[in-house]
Amino acid sequence: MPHRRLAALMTASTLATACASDVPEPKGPPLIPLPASVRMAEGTFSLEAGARIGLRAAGAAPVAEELARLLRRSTGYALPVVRQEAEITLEEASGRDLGPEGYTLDVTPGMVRLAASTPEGLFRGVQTLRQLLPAKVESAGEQPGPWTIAGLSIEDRPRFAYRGVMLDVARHFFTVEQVKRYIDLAVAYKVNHLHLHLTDDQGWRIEIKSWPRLATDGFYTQDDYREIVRYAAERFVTVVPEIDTPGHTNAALAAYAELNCDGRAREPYRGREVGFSSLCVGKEVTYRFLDDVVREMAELTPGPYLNLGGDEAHSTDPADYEKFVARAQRVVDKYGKRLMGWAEITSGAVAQHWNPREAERAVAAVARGAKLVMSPADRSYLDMKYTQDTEYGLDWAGLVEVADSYEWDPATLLAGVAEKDVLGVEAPLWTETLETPDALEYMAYPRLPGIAEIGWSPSSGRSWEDYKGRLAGHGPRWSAQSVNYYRSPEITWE
Ligand code: NGO
Repeated sequence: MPHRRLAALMTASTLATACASDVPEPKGPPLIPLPASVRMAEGTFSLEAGARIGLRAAGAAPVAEELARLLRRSTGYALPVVRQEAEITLEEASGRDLGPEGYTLDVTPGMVRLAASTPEGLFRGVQTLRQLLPAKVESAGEQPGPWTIAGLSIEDRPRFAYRGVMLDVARHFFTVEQVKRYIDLAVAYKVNHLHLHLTDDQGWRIEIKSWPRLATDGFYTQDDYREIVRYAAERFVTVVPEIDTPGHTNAALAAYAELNCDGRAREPYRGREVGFSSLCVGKEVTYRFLDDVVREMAELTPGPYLNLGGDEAHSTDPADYEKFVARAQRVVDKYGKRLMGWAEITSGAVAQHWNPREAERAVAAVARGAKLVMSPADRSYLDMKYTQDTEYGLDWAGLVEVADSYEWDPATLLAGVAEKDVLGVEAPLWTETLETPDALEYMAYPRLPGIAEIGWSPSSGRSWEDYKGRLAGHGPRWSAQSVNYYRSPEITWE
């Protein structure tokens, strides 16, 4: 307190001079996302064989167990979870509200103290703690120590509430286990939403009980989907299901002839063209279908959002499109969810900016009261090639090297869109060209952590020069987990 009073007495400029004349702070640890505040301190903590994990926060036993599980794998230590203060203590922040995801982390020679207002905040803090330990902590098998952490004090909370990844499981299907690994790798960077693109022209990947012919080949049963939702929730990740409408619907139009205006079923489609399919907006059966699908998805989904796509409806008459979206909005309302969609939808609770050539749609959505999730394709689309020679991916939005994907800010990217209009960021991974987990990882790493940092860290602390140094330290972490990442020449990998 006296300290704060002193600071308050100093003018901004004397304060700046006082700080500048101090010995320069030692360079902080290579954390991603960069925390809101890091202060280095004296001494070093060393995790020893007899250490315990102390749990003093209600509802956080699964978080403590998850930390223990992670550390046991590579250290080989027993690390029992005990209900008292211990060498690593997880506790409720006393006397102040750090927000739903905020935490403080203090490392001293005697102990590591992680505090938060919620179990979720503790979970985010655990991710920071992992990154403070040597990279080999990420190994699946036992490694030799030492397991030391330099003394420091962190206070952290996110800039934006929504930090998402999207996986297109329609163009190519990915199993529940593969999705779980994608979640595991992303939560290390404090990602908190998983948007699943479940349907498209090429396939319908979620069982709908009232329309059983939709999903026939490579799909999640409703139990599979529940398992993804459960696994994600355990890691404080909200699943956002997307049923793309009224375009990108060839799979549905092939399964049910009555959904077509001419009553004739379409042929199944395996190509890469977009914009050729549309639900029949004038037919009532379309809205019975929509109601059934939304009802079943709403029942399966605890999260607040239901995404109905709305992108590239080039085969839907514009007036029909408006009509369709208005009715879709009512159906989503009826089942207690909030409508989310790509920017074309220009209504609903949340619109997603994606096409750099059509920024005006995102601006229009804001004018109509929507919040934006920012996924500019020339920055955050993980399916864009890094260079001309990248083995996978597309290049319609340009080539996106690591620096390109990192050097932008959600609150200054679009004229007419300010910080208050932005709910957060998302890194979509479309899979027209991606068939294996190895290919997914190659496109996502190392770009995904940068998008996660843009969503979490204060913009004032971010710079490419600093970031690329921190990123270099993550290569060994991915190697320890056998992540197939792109060794971008922009980074001097450790
Ligand atoms: C576009 C299109 C998708 C493609 C993707 C490929 C959106 C929102 N619709 O993004 O169907 O898969 O590009 O990059």
